[in-house]
Amino acid sequence: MKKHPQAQQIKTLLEQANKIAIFGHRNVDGDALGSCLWLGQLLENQWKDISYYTTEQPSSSFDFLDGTQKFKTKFDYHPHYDLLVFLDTANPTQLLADIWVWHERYFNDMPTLVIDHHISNTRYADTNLVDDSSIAACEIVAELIHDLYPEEIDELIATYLFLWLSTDSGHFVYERDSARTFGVATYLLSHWADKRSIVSNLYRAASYKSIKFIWVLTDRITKINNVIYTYYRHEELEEYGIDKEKADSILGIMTRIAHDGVFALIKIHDHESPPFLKASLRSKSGSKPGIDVSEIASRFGGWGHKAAAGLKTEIGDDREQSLEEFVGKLG
Ligand SMILES: [Mn+2]
Repeated sequence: MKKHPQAQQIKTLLEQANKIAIFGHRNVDGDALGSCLWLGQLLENQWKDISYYTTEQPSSSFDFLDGTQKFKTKFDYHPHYDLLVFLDTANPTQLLADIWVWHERYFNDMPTLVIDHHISNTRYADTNLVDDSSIAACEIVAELIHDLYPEEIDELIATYLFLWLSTDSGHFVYERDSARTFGVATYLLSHWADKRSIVSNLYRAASYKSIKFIWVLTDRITKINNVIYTYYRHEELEEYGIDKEKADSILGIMTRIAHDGVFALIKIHDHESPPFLKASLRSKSGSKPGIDVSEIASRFGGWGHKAAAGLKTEIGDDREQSLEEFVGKLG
């Protein structure tokens, strides 16, 4: 398994710290959740004082995992921390929102560590382990545990780390370096990662209404030039009783289409002032024109990596026209 040059330095930092805060990016996904909970659990097992932060409570899709309730959304700046650790978080200004913004000085003065895999990472910590050849923060974290703490991996930690396989790799479809990813998977499974529970809770427990919603989104799929997209209005999530994380599964269905261009899931927030839309973009890593959706997203101030990125932009009063204009800019 891959060894990282900063590994020993990271081990020393973790060993010297006792009170540690761990941060995962907003809209925590399986990767952010898994990497935060792994590190926390490992350090809690060493009797360290660990707290977990993100900007809103994790999706109920992850309720089956012990530990998601540990996340708090209000950071307490007053107690002394020995170390602040940021996982899977490329840019804290965008991804930690109110926790970070207006508090830059606080974070600059504190000892900080970043472990991430996004090409857009701004290397904002004192120690930065950023490996953009990896598909997931959990992949890097699993390699670190294998290298630094070989005796300390247990079933719970292996399960947390395996979670990213089900999310960031689209169940072993999107990995960049298969030998690397499958090597990490084998390591985790041989340490009792509970794949069965992840598969049954994440992929075989959809509600009747959420499948109906996916049907609506499938019906709206449209192709304009090299962009295939669908959309929903934010209010529809409540109508169908599902959350954003579950709605995102339409991307997995859209990307089954043989198509070398851009895939977009557009979420319209038209009851906000000003109204805006958010879009999740995908491309296939083997796509012929070599489309980099993070480049497209960055034109709108968004972020991500070559095959997956997100953005937010304001829209005009005529929703239909705005949607078409927006899709035109993605091509
Ligand atoms: Mn990630």
